[in-house]
Amino acid sequence: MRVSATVTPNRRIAHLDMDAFFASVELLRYPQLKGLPLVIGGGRRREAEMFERLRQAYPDRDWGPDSLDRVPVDFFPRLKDYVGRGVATTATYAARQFGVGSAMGLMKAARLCPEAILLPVDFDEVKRLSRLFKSTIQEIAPVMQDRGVDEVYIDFTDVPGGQREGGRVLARLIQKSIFQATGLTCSIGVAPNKLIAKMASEFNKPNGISIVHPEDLKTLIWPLPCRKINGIGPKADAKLQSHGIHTIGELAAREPGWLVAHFGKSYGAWLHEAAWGRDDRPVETESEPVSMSRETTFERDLHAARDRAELGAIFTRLCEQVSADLRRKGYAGRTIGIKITYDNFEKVTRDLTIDEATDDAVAIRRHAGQCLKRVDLSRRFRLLGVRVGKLVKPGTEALPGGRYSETPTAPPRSARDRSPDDHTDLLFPELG
Ligand code: TTP
Ligand code: MG
Ligand code: MG
Repeated sequence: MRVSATVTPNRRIAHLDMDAFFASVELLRYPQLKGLPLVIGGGRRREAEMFERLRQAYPDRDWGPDSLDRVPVDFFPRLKDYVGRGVATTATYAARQFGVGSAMGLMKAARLCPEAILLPVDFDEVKRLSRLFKSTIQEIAPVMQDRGVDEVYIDFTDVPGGQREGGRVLARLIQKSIFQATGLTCSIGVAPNKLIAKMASEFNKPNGISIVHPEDLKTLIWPLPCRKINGIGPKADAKLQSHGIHTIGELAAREPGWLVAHFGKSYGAWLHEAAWGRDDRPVETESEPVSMSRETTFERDLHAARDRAELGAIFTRLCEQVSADLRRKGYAGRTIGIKITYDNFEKVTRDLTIDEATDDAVAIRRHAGQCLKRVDLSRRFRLLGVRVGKLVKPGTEALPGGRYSETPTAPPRSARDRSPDDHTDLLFPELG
């Protein structure tokens, strides 16, 4: 008798994450930089300027978008020449060997790897390739959930090949197809659920596949630090550490009651489930944004009164950008908010909710301006952000945000630290 035909297939969930994404996108354009330390960050793209300099240095050659792969390596800006407050958004694996990584100040990165090449991000190209790799996946495995610019969850359970070798066969096919379509590499973790898959995709980076089965929990997951669990951020981790809990295994060993007593009913219970590798959140195919925001870190700290004109212009521009983002995606929102980071890195947010959803820059600025009046403006600040939430798609009555209400296995929002996908701060560092 064939038993396999009647057995429910094991749940196999993949998490796929592109390798050194923004940097790899630049390497497509400049293949001569492959293997060299390359850091992404700093100012805006100035391709025209580069062509001008190239024409001066090599007047006998034709310089244009088609000859980028012939730009001499010596011609690229080096980290050691960088001056400013920018941060690295990412770095190639060659640069990571020197200790350079995401969110590091570029001046600090320059001390670690002065010869690294520094290039700005090309958002248009990043977005194009992001769409391209995702559509490539969907042609093979249609149940895919967007999880940010360079990562997705994929439900392998019912896809042909999705169960073979624990998912490795399908993962290999997807890697190969993405490489053919884009020239980019990615890493994939396949596991019984999203929580473990997310951790597993990091095990064999870059260009790796890792397969985790339920019985691997103790050997592969429990030795990891608690921070590796998506949903345990720096604050929760610090608190766990203060109780002597450093690894996921140590977390799993605590009584659920103890966790609830110290971390609250919902988060405490979730911590226990997460440490035991339990997570039944589905892979959700259409993801709708909860909010849209833009923010900018200034070149120097600004003061509301003394830098009024400059700040006003930045503020207006942020509102216009959020409005344009909303319109492009067809949303309007009812909650308007602001965010400020003071010169000592203390953060405050304020928001207000209006009756009718708006996507209008002037209205957003008016309401955001009211929020701004509710914060201490006597102190200098380094970052300003504008956010529109409670989104609706005009013409439909659904509140897309509602879809995001917490599932029982997700950590409560209040207890969550900043989402790991929330890269807006670094994505838009120089917009001011
Ligand atoms: P990640 O997937 O976190 O990083 P990565 O793809 O560069 O490298 P890895 O191989 O380790 O996955 O982020 C994807 C892109 O998002 C990254 O290329 C740049 C951007 N990003 C930021 O802008 N700010 C950040 O703090 C991080 C972590 C990423
Ligand atoms: Mg990545
Ligand atoms: Mg990522």
